[in-house]
Amino acid sequence: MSQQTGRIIKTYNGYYYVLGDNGTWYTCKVRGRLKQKRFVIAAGDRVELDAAGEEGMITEILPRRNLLQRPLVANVDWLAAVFACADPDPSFLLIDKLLALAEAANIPAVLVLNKADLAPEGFFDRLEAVYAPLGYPVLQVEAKNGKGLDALLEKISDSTVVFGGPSGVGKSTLLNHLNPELSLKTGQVSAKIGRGRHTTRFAELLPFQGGYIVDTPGFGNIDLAELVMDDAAQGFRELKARAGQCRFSGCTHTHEPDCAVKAAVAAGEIAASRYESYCMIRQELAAQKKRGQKS
Ligand SMILES: Nc1nc2c(ncn2[C@@H]2O[C@H](COP(=O)(O)OP(=O)(O)OP(=O)(O)O)[C@@H](O)[C@H]2O)c(=O)[nH]1
Ligand SMILES: [Mg+2]
Ligand SMILES: [Zn+2]
Repeated sequence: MSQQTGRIIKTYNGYYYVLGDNGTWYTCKVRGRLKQKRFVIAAGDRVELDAAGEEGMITEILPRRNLLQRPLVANVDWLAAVFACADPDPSFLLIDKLLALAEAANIPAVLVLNKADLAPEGFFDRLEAVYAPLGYPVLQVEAKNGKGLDALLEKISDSTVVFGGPSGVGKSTLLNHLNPELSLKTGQVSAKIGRGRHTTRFAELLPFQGGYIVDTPGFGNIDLAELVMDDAAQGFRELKARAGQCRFSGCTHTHEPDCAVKAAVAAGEIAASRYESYCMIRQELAAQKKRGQKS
């Protein structure tokens, strides 16, 4: 038996596949002692393990740089928030939820709008006008035909880039184009439910250009249950930038007078859709907390 360190590349059915820093692959379980503590262990985590041959017992999770909660991946350099221009239609709320999770976890994000071939007139400009001023690069791609991928490729070298987004938007198709050797499974968008069929089942780190690209299962909605975000404003760059500018400290930017945020919305300096998303997320988090207190 030897002590090794490595990174969790994939989790599957209670097993953790770890690439050791020595280049060996280990199939691991988690040591019981670790299980007694409240623990979260995610793809991308760096761990210590007791190894015997190609099997291992994870004994310690090493300190993380960050943790993206949904999709659950640790030590992330970038989130590529992938949405489709249509089929399935994007929702501002879902885009903002995903960006907020990344923001609250201190992970920079790029907004990737796939299925450009299906984009309604003016769609890209509309989204770029909302997100580019906030510092989110907005990229338009057509994964199916490998179009527009260069700008994305530039961001990827030597880093861990998570591709997250709803089911059926084309995350796996995109990754297959970036690296044709992957041949990830892709699925049709169901005509009946108008979204993908959750073709990808598990988050997996895929070696790419000195780093990793991470394919993740799509979601229907992001349920904010159990997510670590005390304050919805932490997820919004334009609200953080105005922290301390309202008359009341602890202003929730909803009903208070002399609110710098509401003033900025009225002046068109904050996009109405972003403010709406903030209010929705705030309500959802509050409802969550209430439910948590009851149980
Ligand atoms: N029209 C069009 N269709 C695309 C494009 N890219 C992907 N698709 C289609 O979208 C469908 C879903 O693609 P997937 O790659 O499986 O989507 P996913 O995001 O990985 O979905 P999950 O694994 O369920 O999360 C497939 O039928 C793809 O062929 C595109 O650029 N244009
Ligand atoms: Mg997929
Ligand atoms: Zn305010």
